[in-house]
Order: sequence, then structure tokens, then C-alpha cells
Amino acid sequence: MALLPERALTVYAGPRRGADLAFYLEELRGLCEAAGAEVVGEIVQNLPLPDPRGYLGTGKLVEAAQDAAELGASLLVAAESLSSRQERELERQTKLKIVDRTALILDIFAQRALSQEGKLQVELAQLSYLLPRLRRSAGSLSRLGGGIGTRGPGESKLETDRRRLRQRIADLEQRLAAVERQRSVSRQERRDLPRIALVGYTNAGKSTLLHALTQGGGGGEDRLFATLDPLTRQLHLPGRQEALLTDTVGFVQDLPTELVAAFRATLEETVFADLLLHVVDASHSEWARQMDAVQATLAAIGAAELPQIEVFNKVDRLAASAAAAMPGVAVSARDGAGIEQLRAAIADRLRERRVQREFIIPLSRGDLLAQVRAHGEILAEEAGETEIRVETLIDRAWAGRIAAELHG
Ligand SMILES: Nc1nc2c(ncn2[C@@H]2O[C@H](COP(=O)(O)OP(=O)(O)OP(=O)(O)O)[C@@H](O)[C@H]2O)c(=O)[nH]1
Ligand SMILES: [Mg+2]
Repeated sequence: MALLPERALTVYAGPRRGADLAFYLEELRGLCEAAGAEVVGEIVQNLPLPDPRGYLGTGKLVEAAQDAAELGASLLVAAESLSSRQERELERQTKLKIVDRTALILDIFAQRALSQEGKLQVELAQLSYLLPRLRRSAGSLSRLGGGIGTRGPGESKLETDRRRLRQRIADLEQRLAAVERQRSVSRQERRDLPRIALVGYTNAGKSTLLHALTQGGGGGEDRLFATLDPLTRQLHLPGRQEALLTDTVGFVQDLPTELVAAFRATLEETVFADLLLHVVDASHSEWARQMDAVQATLAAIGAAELPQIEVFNKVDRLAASAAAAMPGVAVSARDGAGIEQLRAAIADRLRERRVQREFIIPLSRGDLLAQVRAHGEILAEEAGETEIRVETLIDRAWAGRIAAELHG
């Protein structure tokens, strides 16, 4: 499915206008470039709804064919998902290869997936995208066949294709389920530490910020969807707090449902988080729209209600006054500005998870004392003959765990 550097003509038919349309088209251009295509022309038709027959209306279809020939375009990219009927009609009228928004994003994901799990998820998404399309063309073939005895050779081939596809989908789902079981085990093992997920519009700087916060060196890449595989690192915070910080896949507007389904496991890392860091590219002229797109995706995966810290990144590109006006924590993941303030803000938020506890620990349980010292802030400590009394401010999960060790 990989696209060579191709010359793409993009088409949009629908009700978007003005700044909303401009943002949508700019995002589409970015997606085309990320997939390896250069946008050489754009066609926009203002309609209440796209034409059910050919996406564009008849007149615009002719214009698209002419433009494509003049511009030397080899590819037509539709700004939204197409029905197979619309896809066929566009292809018939323009003689171009047709790619819709979903296929475009799938193509980028296919090029980016690195881990075994990422690859399985992308393949599952691609096959789920393909299956209903095969079904619909099978329907049209049987109509061509004209009623009785419609089992022509074409259709039986389609039957086989469909069966193969379904088998492969079932197989992928099984393998993914196994990976997910593994993931939920490791999630349980790590349950003591609060989990924080980096979310945000693609290219906002999530991966760079992960590195800046965990001092892992390295950084992000200047391309859309650079991250497909969640990466988790331990985060050390002021007041001896610790957390796990996970990088996630970037969001765009209207993430295709096939992708949301296939990437459920990865997105679950987000849904199960205790806190979200919503990373925003403050230097982007459309950061507010990008934030809306992220909130909409969070709502779609059931994560809208999670506590969030809004992190305005890339402020090194802004004037100091503009950075100060940002409605959240202003940082530069690149040069480190604001990172300590962010660390403190995270610690403050997580502190709400902390409880004040007193433990009486037998001297024989040096291991438990070490845990309290490692994970809690010691408020008072008093050593006796056989035991030690500590008063501590400690994460609720650790408090429960230590109490269970002491009394259970
Ligand atoms: N000037 C500037 N550039 C930054 C900053 N943070 C990240 N970048 C750049 O922005 C680009 C995207 O960064 P990433 O960290 O890959 O962004 P991401 O959100 O992980 O992107 P995806 O994984 O593709 O969704 C890279 O070229 C980074 O070097 C920053 O604070 N300032
Ligand atoms: Mg990334």
C-alpha cells in the first residue's frame, strides 16, 4: 500500500468554510506529505453534503479530470472517507488512483509501525477497511450477472477473497489479544505507580517532551505520526514522587474508526492513565483547533473526563509575552525551559493521590522501611527498641501495599 513520491490532487466536497476549511485542508496536505505525496492541486466544492454518487458533483468531476491532466497528477486524495460507489465513480471519471482520508492515514501508519504489535494493529485496520469494500463490489457483480446463476467466476473469487480476509482478521485479532493479555499483566505489575500519558495533536512534541522529562536523550522526529508504539519511562518528581510516563500516537481530526478499533490496546494506555499531559504546539497558528481535535478524540475513546494538564510546547519559537499568555504550563521540550515548572505541576496534581499515614514497622522489616523512604516523604520518624514509627506522605497505592505487608 506504500505510496511512492506522487503528485496528488486533493478534493473536498462539503459544508466546511473559512478558517475551518483552511485548517482541514492544511491537515490533509500534511497527511499527504507524511505519506510521501506532494500536493499539486486542490479542488473544493461547497455542498451541504458530498455527492453520494461521485463525492464531487458532476461538473466538478470534469474539472478534476482536467486539472489532474494539466498538473500531471497521478493520485487523487479525497479529504474524507469515500463509499466504494464514490470511489469507483471518481476513478471512472478521472482515471486516477483514488485514495481516501482513511486509506491515506492507514498508509502512513503502515510505513511507521515498528513493533510487532504496531504492525499487527495496522494490518488489522487495513483489512477491516478492505472487507466491507469487497462486500459491496461483490453485490454489484451479482447485479451485473443478472439474477439467476449469478455465481460467475468473478464472484467466487470474491467469495474466496472474503473468506481469506476474514480468516486473516480472526488470526490477527487472536494474536493481538495475546499481546494485550501480556500488556494487561505488565499493567497490573506496575499498578503501584501513578500513570501519566502524553497525548496531543501529531507533531506537537510529545516524544521530545518524554525525553526532556525523563532525560533519556534523543528526541522526536519532524514528521506526522512518528510515534506508533507506546513507550513508557519512569518519571522522577519533586518530593520523592514517581510515576510512569507513556508516549502515545498523535491525534488528528476525525481519526478513522478502523484505526481507533485496531489501536484500542495502545489507546487504552491513555484511558487507564491517572493523568494526561495534553501537549500543544503553541507555535502553530491553529493550536486551538488542534486542541479541539484532540479533545474530540479523547471523548471518542472515553478519556475526556481524566484529569489533564495542558502543556504549551515550543515556546522557544514565541515572544516571551506570548508564551506567558498561554493558558497552561509553557515549556520548550527542545531547550528545557519550563520543564521544572511542569515537573512541579505534575507533582502537585499527583499529590492529590497522596495520603498521610503512620506506620509502625518492626526493625526486622528493613525492606518495608526502605520502601517508605523511597516512595514517601517522611514527616516524622521515631525509633524504638523493636520497631520504628514513621509518619509519611505517600502515594495511596504504596500506602495500601505497605499496610497489607504489615498487617496481612
Ligand atoms: N522549536 C521546538 N521544536 C520542538 C520542540 N519540541 C519538539 N519540537 C520539534 O517538533 C517536531 C515533532 O516533535 P515530536 O516529539 O516527534 O512530536 P510528537 O508529538 O511526538 O509527534 P508524533 O509522534 O508524530 O505525533 C520535532 O521536529 C521536534 O524536534 C520545542 O520545544 N521547540
Ligand atoms: Mg511522537
